[in-house]
Amino acid sequence: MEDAELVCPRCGYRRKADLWSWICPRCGTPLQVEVSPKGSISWDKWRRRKLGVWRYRELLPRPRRIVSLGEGGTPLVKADSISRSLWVKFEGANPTGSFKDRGMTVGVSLALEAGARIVGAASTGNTSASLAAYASRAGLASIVVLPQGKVAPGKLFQAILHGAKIVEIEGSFDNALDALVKAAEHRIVYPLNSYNPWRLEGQKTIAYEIADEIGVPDYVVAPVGNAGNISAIWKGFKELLEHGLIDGAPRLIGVQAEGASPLYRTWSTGSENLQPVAEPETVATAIRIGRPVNWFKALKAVHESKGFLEAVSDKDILEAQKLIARRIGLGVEPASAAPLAGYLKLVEKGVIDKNSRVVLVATGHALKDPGIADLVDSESIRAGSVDEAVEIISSLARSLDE
Ligand code: AN7
Repeated sequence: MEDAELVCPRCGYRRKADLWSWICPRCGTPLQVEVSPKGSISWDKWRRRKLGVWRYRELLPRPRRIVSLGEGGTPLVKADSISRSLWVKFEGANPTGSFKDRGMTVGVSLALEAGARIVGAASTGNTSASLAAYASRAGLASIVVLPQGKVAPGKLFQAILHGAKIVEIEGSFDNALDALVKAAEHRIVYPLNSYNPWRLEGQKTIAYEIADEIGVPDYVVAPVGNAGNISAIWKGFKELLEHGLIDGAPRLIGVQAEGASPLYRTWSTGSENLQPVAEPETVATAIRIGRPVNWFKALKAVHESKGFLEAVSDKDILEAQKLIARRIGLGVEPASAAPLAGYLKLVEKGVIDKNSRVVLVATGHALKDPGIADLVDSESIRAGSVDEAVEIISSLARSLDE
């Protein structure tokens, strides 16, 4: 990593790249990576390669061995059945079903480079699934720290299936992260949470792919938990601007769940310090986070892009999840429906014009978190025999046809 530097976005501290440095020693803010591009950059050159994270390799760290499962290159689906100039970037199509894979291909490759034998992460679920899979691919061991009883079953299953060692902790993700940070200080594990700026380098490719496919939209809307992804997306757009690959940047909108909205609170009160939430609670367990570690970077991204933060209720999140599933045909987990809920709220308030070009980042797949029990009870009709089933089918078909 000789051609990269680490920079503090808050106090300006700067040092040459080091894979074992993640946090500013002066002010405690997670650092940011600055990679000097290797070779010429142009859309033409990139477009001769397969769409995906490594298409943009000139702007990424360059590990000797790349640990990949074919991440990125996700569908950007036009959602004109909801609104005329709306798109959904379906990150559920990544190898383990979430955007975290973009970060892990870079993060786990660099963990190998750093000589790590064991990688670790605290997680609300998706990071653990992704980490476990990429560690397996790399031949590394993995340890994940999870908030007990709060991780969606699909994610927990993936972590177990890929052979991660699992530690469950009482409380929320924030407690899990405290534990992981301490363990990483002792170099027992190589940490791949989003306070590790190297991992976020992979996630900035969401911005590259959007610009690559449709140019620059007016808004990009993303769910916010630990606030790494929105920071990474903004970094991606800024780099495209710096290299003259786009003429303008979108405004970024971060959406949180009302019961877990520390960043929204901080932003809407104009506070200079994070307003944490002691006991975050939401149906969108992926973003059930009270002390987002990347809060400073994310607020800066929102300010610089002239964007907003918004908070939405659990009810609105679940309604938006059904709307995406039934009007567009994409199954996303609750956290990933928060951007649609936020978008609809901001259009309703008159903050966003409904003719604006908007991309919603749908971060994770519906199968991660199937709310099966509730849905089956409320949405299925039971038949006791073949004849009865035929009766029910006929009457359903007649009513649907009307
Ligand atoms: C589906 O897996 O934090 O704001 O530990 O799984 O970058 O944290 C997941 C976060 C949005 C929020 N959507 O992203 C974890 C974890 C989904 C997520 C987010 C997450 P950040």
